Formats: sequence, C-alpha cells, structure tokens
Amino acid sequence: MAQLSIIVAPDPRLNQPCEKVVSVDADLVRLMDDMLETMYAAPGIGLAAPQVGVLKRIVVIDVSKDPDHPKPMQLVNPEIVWASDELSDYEEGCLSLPDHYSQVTRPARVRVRYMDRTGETQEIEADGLLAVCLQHEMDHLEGVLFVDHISKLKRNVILRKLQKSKKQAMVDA
Ligand code: GNR
Ligand code: NI
Repeated sequence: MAQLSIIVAPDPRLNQPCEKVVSVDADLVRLMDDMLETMYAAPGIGLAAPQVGVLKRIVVIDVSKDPDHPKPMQLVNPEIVWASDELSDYEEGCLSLPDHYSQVTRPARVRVRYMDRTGETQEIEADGLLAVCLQHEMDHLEGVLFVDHISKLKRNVILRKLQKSKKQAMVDA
C-alpha cells in the first residue's frame, strides 16, 4: 500500500467531472486501497479519486470513527438513486480545503447504487454522517466542493485564503 498526496484547492483537477470506471481490475483495487490508506492517515472520513489527481468515479469512506472497528467502504461509479425531501445541516470540512468549515444543507437520507471492489452492484440507504459523506464525495466526482453550496462571499474568502497560503508556500520552499 502507498500513501498518495492530497490536492488542495484552488486546483483545476478539483473542478472537473470525472470519468466512469469501465472495469474493476487489479490496478483499480490497488488505487482504492491506497486511497483508504491516504484517508486514514490524513485523517479523514472520506476521499474521492480527484483529490489524489485521478479523474475517475471512485470514492472511499469510513465514518466509523473507531480505529478498533473500522468500516471501510470502496465505491465505484456511485449514483444517488433516491434522496429524501427532508433536508439536514452539517458543518462540513474537506481535506482539499484544509482548516475551513461551513454549514451545508443537503437531503437527510439518500439511497446510493455503486459497484464494489469485486465489480458487483450494491445499494445502500444512509442517513446521518454517512449520508453527508456520500453526498460530499459524490460532489467531488462532479468537480463540486462544499464551498459551492455556500454563499459566493464565504466561498471566495476561503478560496482566496487557500490561494494565498499556496503562494506563500512557494516562497518558503
Ligand atoms: O474528513 C472529512 N470530514 C468531513 C466532515 C464533514 C463533512 C464531510 C467530510 S468529508 C472529509 C474528507 C473529504 O474531504 N472528503 O472528500
Ligand atoms: Ni472533500
């Protein structure tokens, strides 16, 4: 297994729709395992392939928050097949927007269809943090970040701060 580096915004790779995966092969399984390792190390509760520079429809998630009982999930070509009318707010963060958090409103429950690491189609219905995380990760596959769900003013404040710290890191290096 290997750790991958996580792309921080602003970066054009985080704003592009990702390609569907055609077949789940050994290379793809290795990528998903590396994504899980990268997510646990960060640490984070989810990671989408574009965050490591791979523009494919792949997501890994573990919302268990209990290192003794991990519940890793690997989803290929995930699709929302149903979302509740009921909405819910959650204070979201993103490994590609480090140290920035905002309330985001999304459907409270979703049903998601995806392929697992063996290529089999699965469906799950989720609420709570898993529903938030699934929607957050699937947004990444469309090139959408949580800041795209908040006011333009708040979004620009966050993106300008990140841009500024990137430029400073270039000077420091
Ligand atoms: O680690 C993460 N935590 C988090 C908290 C609230 C809502 C969404 C998330 S996902 C985030 C990891 C990440 O950036 N995934 O894309
Ligand atoms: Ni994210």
